[in-house]
Amino acid sequence: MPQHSPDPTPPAAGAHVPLLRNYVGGQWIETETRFDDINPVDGSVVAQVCEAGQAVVDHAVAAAKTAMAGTWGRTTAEARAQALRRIADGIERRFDAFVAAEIADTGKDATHARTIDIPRAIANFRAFADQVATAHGDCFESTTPDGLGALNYTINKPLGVIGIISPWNLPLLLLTWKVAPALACGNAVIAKPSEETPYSATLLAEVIDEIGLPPGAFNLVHGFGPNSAGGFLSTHDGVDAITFTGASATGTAIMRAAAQTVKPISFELGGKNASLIFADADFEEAVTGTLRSAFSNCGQVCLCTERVYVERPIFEKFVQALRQRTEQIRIGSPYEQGVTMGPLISTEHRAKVLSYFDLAVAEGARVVTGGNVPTFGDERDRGYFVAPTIWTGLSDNARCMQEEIFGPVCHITPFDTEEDAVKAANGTRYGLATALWTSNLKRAHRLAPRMETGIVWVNTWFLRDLRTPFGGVKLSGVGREGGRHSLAFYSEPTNICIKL
Ligand code: NAD
Ligand code: 6OD
Repeated sequence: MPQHSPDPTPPAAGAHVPLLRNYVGGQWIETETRFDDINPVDGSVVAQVCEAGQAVVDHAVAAAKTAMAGTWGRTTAEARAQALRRIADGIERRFDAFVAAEIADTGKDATHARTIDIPRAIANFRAFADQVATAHGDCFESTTPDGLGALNYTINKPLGVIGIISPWNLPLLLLTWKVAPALACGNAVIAKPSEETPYSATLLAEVIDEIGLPPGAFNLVHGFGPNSAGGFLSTHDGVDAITFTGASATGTAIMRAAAQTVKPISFELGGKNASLIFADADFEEAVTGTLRSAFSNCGQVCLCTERVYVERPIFEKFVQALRQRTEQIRIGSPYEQGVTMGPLISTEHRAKVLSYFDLAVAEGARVVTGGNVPTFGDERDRGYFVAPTIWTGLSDNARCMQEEIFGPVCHITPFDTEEDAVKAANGTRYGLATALWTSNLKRAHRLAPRMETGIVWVNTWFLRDLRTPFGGVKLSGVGREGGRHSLAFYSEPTNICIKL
């Protein structure tokens, strides 16, 4: 049974602050070193979190190995698929509590949490249950000199103990995007959510505890990166693979750490994504789509568009239309009706975004709208809000056009030819996603393969089918997850050759 149940309502001033613990080997583990989980709407404390040090991570690795050597290591794919479906059902039963936890940790607008974050976490478990239930190995009938032949067939075994390190922007969605396939393939998991967003991961551990997954199959450790749970996981020689979502610079550090023990890695990293909007696009759809792609989740989605390129004949009209729609965004607390944009995640992250607001002006940007910190005259002034912002006038080599900002901000540039647009879109060190807006299907087919990104959307954005390969090129990542690509990463094929 769970040993703590969070309050699903907004945290009230002076209310009891829950303690979020580590979950290791089927037990809730308290530690003396604790940190605050902060609500970015007003800076209040949502929970106290028990940080996992080296000893707790060692314990989690030992528990995971015991699970692999025990009943969990012997489960069938069908039994694992059923377990994943029970986890999905368990999240669904506590849907409101998960939404409340996600909102309390991130301040994100309630509609986002209700329609994207938590439903996608549920879908992740169901999708990978389906994947593993229908997965199959290869079989080759081979010829041999004696004419009797041989039969080669592959079986897919689990990799072992998987360390999962995830970010704060879509906390449960991105954690379960990796937990679900890792468990589906029969691995034992040690999950480390972001220190900014430990709450929904703790609820997930409660659900997994309730459904009775064998102890050690899923473990949760809380903490930070270097010299904390994240660092200890990525250097641990008992961890067989690391799958990570987060900033590109962190990816470099984890890659270096994981190299010591030659761990397989899968990385989903940062982006500086472009949208190309052609004059033949459906104008309203392109404006609405760009509003979403630039400002969803307060611009804190790795796939968000920070660079918008618009064909010159519609440039001015597009800038004005996007400005008008942006100025209608209602910023505030997710607990208020009608709010469509919350705060940034932390005071540090806001300082980073505001430093780009200053830099853009210094680099010669024209601020079309935003560029400031809104004031409310109440407790929200202690939160980490910024106004959604649009710039024009920067050159493609400006730092604000090259570096990921990860806030509610985009720059709009006019272009004259397809060639110019392609060159500009590909002109950063990142390569995650591009959105093309055009009614010319031939153009879309012609340009999509030329985009140096792992994902190209045409006349849409963030439309996901969980069977498709997801990931980036260049600084945006290593490898692909999704559907059979996830099954390939989280399992180890063994070829068996039988001489007939
Ligand atoms: P981050 O890299 O700072 O942190 C991510 C996780 O890594 C956290 O759990 C953190 O504790 C841990 N960590 C930090 N340093 C570590 C280290 N040295 N060793 C081990 N673990 C360490 O990222 P963030 O600020 O949480 O998230 C925002 C970033 O994530 C943005 O760059 C965004 O583009 C990227 N992101 C990418 C994707 C994608 O799918 N490509 C998805 C979401 C977010
Ligand atoms: O949709 C997904 O599977 C996924 N990994 C989304 C990533 C969003 C980045 O913030």
